[in-house]
Amino acid sequence: MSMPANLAPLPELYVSYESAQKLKVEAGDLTSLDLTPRQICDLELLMNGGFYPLKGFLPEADYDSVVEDMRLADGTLWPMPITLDVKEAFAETVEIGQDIALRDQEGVILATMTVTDKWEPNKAREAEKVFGADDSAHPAVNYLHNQAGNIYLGGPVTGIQQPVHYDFRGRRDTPNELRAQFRKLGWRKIVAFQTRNPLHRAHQELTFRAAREAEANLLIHPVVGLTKPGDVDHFTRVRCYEAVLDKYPSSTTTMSLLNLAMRMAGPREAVWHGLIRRNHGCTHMIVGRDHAGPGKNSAGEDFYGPYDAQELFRQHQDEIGITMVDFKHMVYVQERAQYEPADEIEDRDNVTILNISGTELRRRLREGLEIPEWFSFPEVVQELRRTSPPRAEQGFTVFFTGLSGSGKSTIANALMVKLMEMGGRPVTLLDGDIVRKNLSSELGFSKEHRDLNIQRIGYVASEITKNGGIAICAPIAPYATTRRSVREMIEQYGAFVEVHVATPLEECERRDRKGLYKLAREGKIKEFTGISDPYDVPETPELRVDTVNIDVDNCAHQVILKLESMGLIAGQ
Ligand code: PPS
Repeated sequence: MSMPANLAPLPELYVSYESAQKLKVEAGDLTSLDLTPRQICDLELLMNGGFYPLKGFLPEADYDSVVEDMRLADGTLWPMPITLDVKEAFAETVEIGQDIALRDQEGVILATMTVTDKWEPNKAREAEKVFGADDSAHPAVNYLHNQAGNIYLGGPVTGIQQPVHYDFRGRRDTPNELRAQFRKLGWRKIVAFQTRNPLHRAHQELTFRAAREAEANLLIHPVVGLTKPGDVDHFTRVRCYEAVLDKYPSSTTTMSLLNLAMRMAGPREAVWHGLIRRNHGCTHMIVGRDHAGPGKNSAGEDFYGPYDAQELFRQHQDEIGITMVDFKHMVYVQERAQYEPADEIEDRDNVTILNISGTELRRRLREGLEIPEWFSFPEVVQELRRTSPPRAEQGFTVFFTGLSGSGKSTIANALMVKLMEMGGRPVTLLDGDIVRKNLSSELGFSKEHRDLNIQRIGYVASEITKNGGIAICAPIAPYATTRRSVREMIEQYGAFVEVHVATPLEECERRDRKGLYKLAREGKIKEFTGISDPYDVPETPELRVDTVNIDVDNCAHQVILKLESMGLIAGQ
């Protein structure tokens, strides 16, 4: 029997093992670029054929054509600009025609690239055309403007080695490995399911139904490269997928992890996902409502219409070489104790339809509430609970800010003792003076040094929070922007509770417990907060405490009550 086209080997950009060894040594002398995590994902799929027919990072003519028309300059359908963005300073060191080495973040050389093009892209146009709006609420537009370098380099890539992965190695397959696996299993028609979320019963039902209707086998093909900020981390998700895999009839379904860096570009992304799945040997792909949607724009509206992705995919499916399978919205019908497609329920007035939204699921996880068995598999819920324990078991940071001598350290100490008395989570106090002795001993009080000091405190607190502890910080932290950036760093992992110790300057100066105000007034200490240096009063802290009329114990108790009301500590 002849080999179906979708399963024939696909060209890769790697050279042979022997040539790679030689090239790697030679490349050691080349100008080299340390790739960003997103660029490493792109490079992996360029080299292994996942982005076939691309031969490297896009040159300018292809880039222009992809941005404007979703096609390479030769007319081939390709919706996503795969570009190598670099900083101006690096670009200045590179001449057209020069080979450069592309390295991973540890400095391992993965590939070389012959630079054929170097240009300054019109990022606003790219944002409008590719992502639909020049609005930084879109994660890829935000990346484009705030992370990507301003110069693009283009040219063919010569692959030396795959990026190294230490996790789930047995579950990662190149397009050719998947094609070979399908050949071996005798699979001819394969439906791909793209996902960046944990799978629950509804997904299992809909994917299995899709495969049955297409008379095909099923490939669960989750993205483990970069997904939408705030998604469940891929380690947890893969453990969840492994549990769900057991629920499919054996030998109908397989799973492989895709190291793709998603752009959340909705319709264009759906077409791109189709091409990538074709390259991985699939014949069908499930496209859902709001496929690869980025969420709301800065005006609070959706970036794309709910069916834009399906429409664009349908228009191009012949060219993509993949048949689209409609995603059926599955709901649970209580009386029949089964999932059914929402649009096929004729007696909907007489039955009870149950559904739990993503937001509701997150709330239940956060508050430790029941997640019913009809909704998800116990093994999946258990995994999710392990990574998202209820708030009362998660780490958090209490960040006191206020003038020197306002009473931050005293209240912070009292709070620490109260939390230790309660027990449960480890508590660490990062008091201003302690930090300046241990972490920031070389720093002074210029704006730059204060910012650095607060960033360090924020970093340590974020690590403590990530690992389930309680961090109590008590620096002056006079600048609102720096406090905001610390908040953002910590909120990735847990709650950030800002407490403004609002003792007025006159009172701090009257107390002058360290005698510093006197010296500051005499000009003997320069840049003294409140006297000769600014303090931005927090506008909306989680809590503001007044220390003039209230004693320390009571102030600390107010913080405890706040933590309780936020669900961070269990009620007493
Ligand atoms: S900052 O701005 O957040 O980096 O400051 P912080 O690390 O909290 O350090 C404040 C303590 O340093 C002493 N000190 C000064 N404070 C403010 N301005 C100047 N110029 C200054 N020089 C020394 C002072 O004791 C502060 O401690 P607290 O506990 O706040 O009184």
